[in-house]
Amino acid sequence: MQIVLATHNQHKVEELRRILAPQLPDLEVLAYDGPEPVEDGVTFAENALIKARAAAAHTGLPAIADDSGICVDVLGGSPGIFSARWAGPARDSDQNLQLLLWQLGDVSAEHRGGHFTCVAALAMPDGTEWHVAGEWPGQILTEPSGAGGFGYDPIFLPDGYAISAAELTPNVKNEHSHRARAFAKLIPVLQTLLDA
Ligand code: ITT
Repeated sequence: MQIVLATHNQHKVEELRRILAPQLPDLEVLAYDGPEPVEDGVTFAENALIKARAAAAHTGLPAIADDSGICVDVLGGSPGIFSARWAGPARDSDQNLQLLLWQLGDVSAEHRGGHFTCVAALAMPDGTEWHVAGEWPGQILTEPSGAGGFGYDPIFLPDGYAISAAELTPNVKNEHSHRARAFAKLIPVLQTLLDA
């Protein structure tokens, strides 16, 4: 079965291929290069479904999308759905994380808790759809550390680790991340479609 990955973020493409391939070797994952819909939902789920529906409608194939971001407790859950453009429309990851660090200032470690969220959505050309969520709890560091991953990984200390998400190997990140946790719930649905 062919499925379209409805994202223009190459880091997500790479992580999702690594998460899906071992469990669903018969799934042919295609990149999506069609138009990007306006993400005007007010939740991760709404935005994930907007992206999956648009790709399914454009390609006539089942489509999966990922809407994700970092939610900081002391900021009331921000940046949340605005994570990609937190410092402006340029979507500059370094500026985004520097702004977040500046906003947290010298807030103490015990009050720097938060989590990454990922909502994985699957839309079929006939209008059937699913969405599931995964969270990865941790703490916001006071300065960036590590060169792996993407986005806010250099300033995210996952619970249970003494190193940032950007210092984890891709295999460890893809075993434990919000993306891994969300897609672990979607894989049985995809398996059922493959078996049908
Ligand atoms: P698409 O909409 O094309 O999928 P995007 O990057 O704009 O790409 P989102 O709107 O879902 O996607 O924004 C997600 C942002 O959240 C992303 O750009 C990062 O800043 C952050 N983010 C999500 N997952 C992350 C991860 O695993 N590690 C670090 N930052 C992450």
